[in-house]
Amino acid sequence: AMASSTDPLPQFPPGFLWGVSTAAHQIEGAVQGRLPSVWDAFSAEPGRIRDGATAEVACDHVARYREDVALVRDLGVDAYRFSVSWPRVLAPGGLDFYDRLVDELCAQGVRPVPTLFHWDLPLAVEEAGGWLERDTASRFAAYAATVAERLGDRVTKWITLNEPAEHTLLGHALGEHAPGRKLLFDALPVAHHQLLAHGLAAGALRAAGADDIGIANSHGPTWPASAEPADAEAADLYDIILNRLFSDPLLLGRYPDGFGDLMPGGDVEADLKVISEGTLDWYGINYYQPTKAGAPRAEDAEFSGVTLPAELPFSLRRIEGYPVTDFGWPVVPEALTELLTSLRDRYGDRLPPVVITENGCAYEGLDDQERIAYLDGHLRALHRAWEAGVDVRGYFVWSLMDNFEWAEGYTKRFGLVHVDYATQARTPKASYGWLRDALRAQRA
Ligand code: GBH
Repeated sequence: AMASSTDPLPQFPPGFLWGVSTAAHQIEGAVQGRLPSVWDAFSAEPGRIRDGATAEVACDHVARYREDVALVRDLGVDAYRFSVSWPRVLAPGGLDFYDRLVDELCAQGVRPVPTLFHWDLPLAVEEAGGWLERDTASRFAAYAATVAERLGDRVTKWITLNEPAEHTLLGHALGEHAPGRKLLFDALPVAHHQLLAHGLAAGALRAAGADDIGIANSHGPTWPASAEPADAEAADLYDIILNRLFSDPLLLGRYPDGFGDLMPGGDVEADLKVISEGTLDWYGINYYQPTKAGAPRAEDAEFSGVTLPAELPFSLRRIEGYPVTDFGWPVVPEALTELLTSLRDRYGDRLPPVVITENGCAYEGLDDQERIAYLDGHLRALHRAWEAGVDVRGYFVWSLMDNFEWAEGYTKRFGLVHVDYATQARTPKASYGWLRDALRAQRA
């Protein structure tokens, strides 16, 4: 019989790290306490964000962090993944907020897991060329050192970057996210400079005493639209751009065939050493859904709210036969097992222990049975990957609470906790209670 969400979850290994995730720009508000970021500028451009929304207030988390930490504690997770806003750290006293947040987490028995970059580049760094400039990688490493010097006495687990692939693709190739550049393949330097930033920051973190460093890479299986060679080739190229362009340099120290020559800078081989050697103690994966890709189409196409220009060498197709979330993304838990076993098969001993750093779904409503089914299905799929020998060490839900969902504004709700943006009232959803009970059962 099919497992239903009323059956207890299988037992996860001892020491498994349970957590919830957020990101600075999506929850903090308090714009006056920081410098502007690329997302502030992007949101101010008409037509960029649904309903013209901005993250000026968002979840007002900077003022309400104690209440939010209490929600994390009461959920019973071990860890809270948040991101540090680089433009806040650049403001006078900006690190004080993270100092207080980390103190509060420690006082409540929750392990802090900061991400140093979740897409909110300081606008001044963008104006100096942003991720198209090599120098941004060095600036990032200097910023990482500043944060580690201040928080490193209480923070032991670090994440350098969130989803460099999405930031390259959506932010710099397709222009759907800040900074809104539409460079298509000319966006490749953005990938290289982010990877270099990871490598340099890992060195800076180690110099400050850190020894538990990860990255949060987006990954998803790519399914070819058909067995026709044109579809299979296009799907393979999409898979390279979304997945292997980032994991191969980190885990194998090389770019997929043909891509190294497209990267900027004099000595890509030397950079690949900085990127790959001793920079990862664990590997974070953000997984949402598989993607179906095929041969290019003759015309520009809308896909899941994103415009894909005809000149791209691939097109994306709907995956039929599965339920979809409010975002239209298909719910395919078994693709998480497929993803993890295929990463293990590709990278073997080069793949460090894995943590799922994001997994979740957009649904409306407080009685969010669909979210319970999504999480339940994905946790069972994760457990199957562990049974198949993948060294899985943790799982973080995206997200603790509803928040500013980038180009979708406030119209997509990913939270275990509902946020009423008019009053900032937090209300735990049914999924919050389900996860709390599931975690109690794990520990009983
Ligand atoms: C993550 O990125 C972000 O880290 C987080 O900030 C964000 O809030 C969260 O996800 C939810 O969006 O067009 O059907 O092929 C998003 C990762 C990977 C999700 C690509 C959408 C494409 C869907 N994205 N995926 S589809």
